[in-house]
Amino acid sequence: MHNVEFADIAVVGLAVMGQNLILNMNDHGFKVVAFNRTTSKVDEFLQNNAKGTNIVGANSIEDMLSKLKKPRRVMLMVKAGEVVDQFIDALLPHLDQGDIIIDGGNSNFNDTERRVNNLQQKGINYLGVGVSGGEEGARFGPSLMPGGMTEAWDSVKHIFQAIAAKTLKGEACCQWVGSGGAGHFVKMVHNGIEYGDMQLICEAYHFMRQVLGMSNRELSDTFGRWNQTNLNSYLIEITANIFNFTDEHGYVVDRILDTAGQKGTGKWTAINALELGEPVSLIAESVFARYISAQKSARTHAETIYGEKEHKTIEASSEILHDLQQTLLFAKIISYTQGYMLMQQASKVHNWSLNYGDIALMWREGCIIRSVFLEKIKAAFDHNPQLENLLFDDYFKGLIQQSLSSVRNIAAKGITFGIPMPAITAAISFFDSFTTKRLPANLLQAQRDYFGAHTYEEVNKPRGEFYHTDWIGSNSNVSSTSYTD
Ligand code: NBP
Repeated sequence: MHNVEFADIAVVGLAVMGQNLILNMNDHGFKVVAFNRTTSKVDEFLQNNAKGTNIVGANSIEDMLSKLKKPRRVMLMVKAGEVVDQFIDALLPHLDQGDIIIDGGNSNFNDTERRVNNLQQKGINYLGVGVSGGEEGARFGPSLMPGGMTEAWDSVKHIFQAIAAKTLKGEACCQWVGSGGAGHFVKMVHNGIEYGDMQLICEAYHFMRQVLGMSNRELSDTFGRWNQTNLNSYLIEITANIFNFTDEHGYVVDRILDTAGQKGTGKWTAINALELGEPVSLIAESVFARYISAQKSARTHAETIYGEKEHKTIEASSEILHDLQQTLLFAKIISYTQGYMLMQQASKVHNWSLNYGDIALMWREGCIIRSVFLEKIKAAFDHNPQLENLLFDDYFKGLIQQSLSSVRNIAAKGITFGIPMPAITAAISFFDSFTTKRLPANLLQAQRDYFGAHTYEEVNKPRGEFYHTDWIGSNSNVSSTSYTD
């Protein structure tokens, strides 16, 4: 057989993501082998969606591998977790040194780190690639966040950059992220930011519905208008569509139960932020907001105890809608600031050398958080790759200054009228803390030293010198270990 007859890549997993990625690869001229644990799905795929294409099927792992060019590239699009380990174990006996396994599922980056390390020792290349954009993205251009063994990237780059979403300038939303679990880490933060963006929109909706008394039609129009501003994004666009969507029973959004589901990637982001000591409060609050929404029966009981809130209706004036739009913009800037702080810290801890401009580029199109806003983040990091914090960039500083009074107005009204705004208030609290030179943590340190002899540093003394006061006159000079974290 001539080399040309061998396939470029195999994809394992023929659920929604796998099938669409295969069709996308086929559209771009790559020959793909399709395989699935339940092999009847391979035949079904070939007879239906893949009919008339260049895609070939396999009925076993051996059959799949025998159809591939070397080094063989096998992409797993299966359920994240143990299933990935099971497939790796099943593939290993049949692979040669230099072959490449690619995990495109929503794997936890710690699992990817572990797999990279294990497979490196066996001479097998491993990539963990974050894939975003759902079914449509997979089919016509996802955002792809590849990480893992750097040496394997050159072998798959041409395929992934071809199938990825493109910006208007033609740049691929797929750039090398970094070693180990970097790709899946960045995908995790993407999902965390997605939680934040969605929660912010929901809080604005709640305010507009309850305080301003706006109808679905007005909500749709307002989100539609906002989509013409610097809030322009996929999530704002679909929100406008959702408020316009009716079926034979009326507005679908109004009959959906108010309990949010989740698959855990927002929670992973919040856990990671806690572990790395980064104040990613807006995403954490967005995860908690989903938890509290899920406690429907407790909330219903609580409302009967404390009474339904009286919602005053104030006029949906252009001024207040302008304030709300500015609030969303402000809170979005804070959320991305926090997400970038987390990535910057993770990059240091894991030695990833993340490229922050490229990350904004990867999220610019193809994924759920795609927005014009990301162009400005890319510009900020392109202008200054060492930018310490997004809030230090002049463009974002201008937007924050311009929106500050609006967010204070909306947050105050939300509290006055009993509208829960955990993400919006997290944003303004973070901003006020982060931009305050002297916080009340001096008292906190005094309390810690008082009850636990935990020591403190002093204002006009060098950092790293720790002092203890005998607060209760015990004449004891014994202090505890000084902790700075
Ligand atoms: P699923 O996450 O539903 O996984 C389905 C695939 O996993 C099928 O091929 C299924 O084989 C296989 N599988 C399962 Br389930 N249990 C298995 C087991 N014990 N052993 C072997 N194979 C098993 O598919 P998906 O929604 O297409 O997602 C694929 C990956 O992409 C996931 O990691 C997901 O988190 C990620 N992702 C999904 C989206 C999205 O919008 N859906 C977006 C981005 C990333 P079978 O046919 O034999 O049961």
